[in-house]
Amino acid sequence: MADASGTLTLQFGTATYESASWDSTSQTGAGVSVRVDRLQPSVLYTATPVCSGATTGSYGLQTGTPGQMQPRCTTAFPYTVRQLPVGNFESIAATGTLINAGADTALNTVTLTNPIQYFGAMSTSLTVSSNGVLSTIPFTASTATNKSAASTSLPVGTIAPFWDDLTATPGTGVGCYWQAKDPDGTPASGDEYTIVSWEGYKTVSSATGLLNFQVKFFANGNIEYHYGAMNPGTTGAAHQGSGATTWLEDPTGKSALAVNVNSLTPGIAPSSAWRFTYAP
Ligand SMILES: [Ca+2]
Ligand SMILES: [Ca+2]
Repeated sequence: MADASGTLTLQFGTATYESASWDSTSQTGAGVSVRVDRLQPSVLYTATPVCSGATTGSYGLQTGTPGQMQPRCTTAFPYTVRQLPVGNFESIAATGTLINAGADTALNTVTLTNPIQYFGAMSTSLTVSSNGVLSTIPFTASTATNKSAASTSLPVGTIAPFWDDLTATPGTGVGCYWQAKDPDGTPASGDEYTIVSWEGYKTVSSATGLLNFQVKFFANGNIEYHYGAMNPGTTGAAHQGSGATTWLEDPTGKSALAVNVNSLTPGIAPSSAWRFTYAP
């Protein structure tokens, strides 16, 4: 339909989410194509999404050529996140393979028996830091300071259940471990998962606390963070995530889906869990 000018408004009830206007100056041809995408809540973008129209609140607007699909303002983040009703921290200190017995600064490369899936790519190699973060992308950079925004600097593509400056003193039940689990005992039946677990760690800033947390990589691509005892130190709220990053970062470092970044809102609670559902 030839249309010299007009306005299209997207509403829910009486609330206006987005509107697009065009006229003979902005659109010299017949009609216009309009696309409105909801920007994904909780995703931290490195820059304001670039839309040809406008970005209003959590919506991005694209206007363009009649009959042609317009591109998204952003790359869709292929995970959603939600808190699980209960945590299921499974200690593997007695059954898993030791990655590191406990240190302030340690990076270890782990070769898994079963590949894990991250952003649709399969990997059997992880670089694991003593500071509560790992990546499928190798890195040797320091991890003492947790990222608060996604970036291309290493480590990138970070999988961070509790990234802060942590340390651990070697002892019984202390250390970083991994283990492949297969509940039904039948290989490749779909219930398999791999755990990477930090047990008996503490923050450098409040070194009497005791932190126990882990990542679970499931065969269907879902990723879960589980927290066991997260005991306070002598001071502060570091054990609750006041100085820690909990998120998934995309492998290009352009965005991250955050649970908590240097905050007590929502913070990290003992015996809790968060699920990142893979939904490409
Ligand atoms: Ca450290
Ligand atoms: Ca199985």
